[in-house]
Amino acid sequence: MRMKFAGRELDLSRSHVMGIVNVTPDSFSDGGQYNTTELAVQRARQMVADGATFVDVGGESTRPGAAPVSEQEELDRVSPVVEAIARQLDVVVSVDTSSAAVMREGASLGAGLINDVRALQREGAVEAAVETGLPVCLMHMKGAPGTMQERPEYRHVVRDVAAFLMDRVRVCESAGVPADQILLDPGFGFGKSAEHNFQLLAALEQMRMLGYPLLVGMSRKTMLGQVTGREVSERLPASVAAATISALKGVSVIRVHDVRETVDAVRVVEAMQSAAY
Ligand code: 7PJ
Repeated sequence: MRMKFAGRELDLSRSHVMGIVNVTPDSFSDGGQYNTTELAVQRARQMVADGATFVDVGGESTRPGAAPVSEQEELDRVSPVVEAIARQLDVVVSVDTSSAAVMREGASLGAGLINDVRALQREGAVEAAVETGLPVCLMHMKGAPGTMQERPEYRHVVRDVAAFLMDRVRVCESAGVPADQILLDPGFGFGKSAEHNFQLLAALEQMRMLGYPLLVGMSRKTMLGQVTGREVSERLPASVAAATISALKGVSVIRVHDVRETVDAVRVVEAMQSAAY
């Protein structure tokens, strides 16, 4: 199960760690593009040293209630960071965007993966993704970021999420995205109650059986606060537990804030899986 990300081919039968690099105003306190870019590259450099295979660069906050950002603003935030990381570091740069323009610009600056929490449903996104020739991650979200956590309901969350993702796969493949350049993501926390999220976590092997490599993100999320009673800043152990479960269930890419700790957990899982007895 190999996939090529802008010149870098990876074995997705193993678990890789993706470090989160947010380029939103709330993630770096002081403004100024140079400073912001420098800090983002510095953070990415540490993540690579800690064992990240991917860094995910995003300029739009999708937190519940977050203000929408214009396409130009997103381009201004993301472009210099994608360019600098792609040029300076040996890592696959993923661009976390739903915007066709940001996908095109990101690809031209050296990004290796398009990560879209809206599964390429925005105007022109599928066409832009096809043009770049890059692999895409299609994520499930129910509703829109502003309101998605208001009483989400499903007939059967695992079946509904799988059906949505396979519908998006069909649309993308029809438009020219090669089947072997698609990753799927159940979208933990995007229009889901704690019970929904843990049902999806339990069902990751079933998701795997859809035939596409999986990417998941649970790092520091509310679902972990709901079962531990911990605030965001105290969710590292729960995040590592969620990542460990993901690796055990065959997830290919694990998106996290804490790369070093997560890489250790993945190594322990891999050591067990390769041990002969
Ligand atoms: C995810 C994401 C996720 C993918 C965010 C946060 C919210 N992309 N972008 N999967 N989450 N593919 O990190 O808390 O779960 S932003």
